[in-house]
Amino acid sequence: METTLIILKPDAVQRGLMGRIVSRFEDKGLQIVGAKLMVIPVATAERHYADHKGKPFYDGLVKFMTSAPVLVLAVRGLGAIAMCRKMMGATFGSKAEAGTIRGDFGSSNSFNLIHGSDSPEAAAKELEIFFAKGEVLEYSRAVDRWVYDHSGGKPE
Ligand code: IDP
Ligand code: MG
Repeated sequence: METTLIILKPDAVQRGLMGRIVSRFEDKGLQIVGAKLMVIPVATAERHYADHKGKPFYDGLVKFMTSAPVLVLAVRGLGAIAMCRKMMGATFGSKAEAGTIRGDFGSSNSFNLIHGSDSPEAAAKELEIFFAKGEVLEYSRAVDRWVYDHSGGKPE
């Protein structure tokens, strides 16, 4: 099982899209194991986006991400990291495929609704930035036996 860090960005919260976006992950069978509504402190946004420091969009990105509340999620499932990236769609709302979150809900390139970790290394690093020990939960769901095929002894 993988856990990935998802952020519903300020535009998603302001536009009232939290429920619909979270539903997409739940509908897919993914499990929400952490959730936090917060205004991201500037230093935290800078840490989270450190790899983009120096790029032309960096200052605007930090300003946007800290401008209003976001919903930070820890999302778990088999292959959750790549699966969530695929469900998010390409970075720019204008280019993202229909059927993806950015493709269906966004038209802007910078206000693109959602962040998702792009690798296991990024997920581990980003989860640690936003969640303290114990805030990412372990719990089973009755439906898990129907989300995954357990006949081989492990979820498939
Ligand atoms: P990702 O969110 O799809 O992983 P990244 O390249 O990691 O895309 O960029 C991080 C965020 O920075 C994007 O989600 C978007 O909000 C913003 N961003 C990236 N490239 C541009 C750009 O060229 N113009 C404006 N904003 C950008
Ligand atoms: Mg990225």
